Amino acid sequence: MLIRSGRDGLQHPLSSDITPRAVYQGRRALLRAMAAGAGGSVLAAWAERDALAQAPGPGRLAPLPGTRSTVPGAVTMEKPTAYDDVRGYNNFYEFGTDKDDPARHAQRLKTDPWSVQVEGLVHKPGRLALEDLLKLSPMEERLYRLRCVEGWSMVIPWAGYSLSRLIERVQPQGSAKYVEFVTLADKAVMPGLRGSVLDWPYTEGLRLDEARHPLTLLAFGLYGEVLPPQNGAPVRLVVPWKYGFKSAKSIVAIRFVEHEPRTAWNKAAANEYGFYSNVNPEVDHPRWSQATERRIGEDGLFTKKRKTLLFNGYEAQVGQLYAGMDLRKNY
Ligand SMILES: Nc1nc2c(c(=O)[nH]1)N[C@H]1C(S)=C(S)[C@@H](COP(=O)(O)O)O[C@H]1N2
Ligand SMILES: [Mo]
Repeated sequence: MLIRSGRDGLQHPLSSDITPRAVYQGRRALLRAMAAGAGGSVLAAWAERDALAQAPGPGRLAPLPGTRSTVPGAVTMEKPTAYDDVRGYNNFYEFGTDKDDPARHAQRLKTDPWSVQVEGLVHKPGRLALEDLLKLSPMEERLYRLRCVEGWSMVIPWAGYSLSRLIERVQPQGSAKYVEFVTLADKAVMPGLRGSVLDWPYTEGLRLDEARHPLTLLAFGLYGEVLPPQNGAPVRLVVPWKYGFKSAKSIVAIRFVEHEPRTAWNKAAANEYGFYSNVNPEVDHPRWSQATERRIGEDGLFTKKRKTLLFNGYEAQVGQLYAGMDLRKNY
């Protein structure tokens, strides 16, 4: 692993530094294929991932390169969480509620073919095939903190592009004020749907201006490869200043609506999970404090917890979205 500290002063390894040379070269071939309009090769490679699932680290899945994002705040200087933790310690309740359930059960998720239905208050509704989504905008690599409402956090190198690129494409009508995200609910492959922890399908929502914020990421990959199924393949949201549950996995529909949508977690416990769910050390969860967090990988016996930051440390970028709002009321 190479820690880059030269030209641009970055102290953390981005996945291009971590990835073995052979994979990096394969990635460049893939880039050329994609440039030539062969989005299908990504899908074929996705389908191959089961055969590769036993390999130890990056290099298992189809490469999905991105150029380093220039969006302000999109590349934290912190050390990325180990790949095995990123893909082995997950919340994806459709596959079970234990942290290792998604890694065990989500391998059955079928991501080819895949499409996302765009509907509601837009001038250009319709069904977008994954291969078209992949080509909608250049892939960027972003290194985001993600803070789970349960009190742990990770730093993950994602590949994707701002959701705003898709929003521009579908042209919201003036009456659209919120965006609702609907995720896959397939009883045939998701054992968690037999339970009633949540009202399936898992849905989430953002205010339209939050959805348009350049940091709101439509993610297709991590660590330089397509998303592992347990991380929400083939396409998910990552909203780094909000608790992790806002980052909906395996999205099948995006709806533009006039009124604040209900969300799966809000329906399950409205007093615990509000619509906004911005990371905020001063607003406790009714059953626990949110003042500190445990960074996954730093959990030695004597390791100090980290202080949780307002908006997960993205206040400079997103604080303005909430100017004048009472963040205790709008939790
Ligand atoms: N469809 C769906 N999306 C989901 C969840 C889920 O259970 N189902 N869990 C959320 C929660 S609580 C967190 S913390 C993040 C975890 O993402 P990761 O496993 O990729 O780190 O996914 C979020 N997205
Ligand atoms: Mo979470």
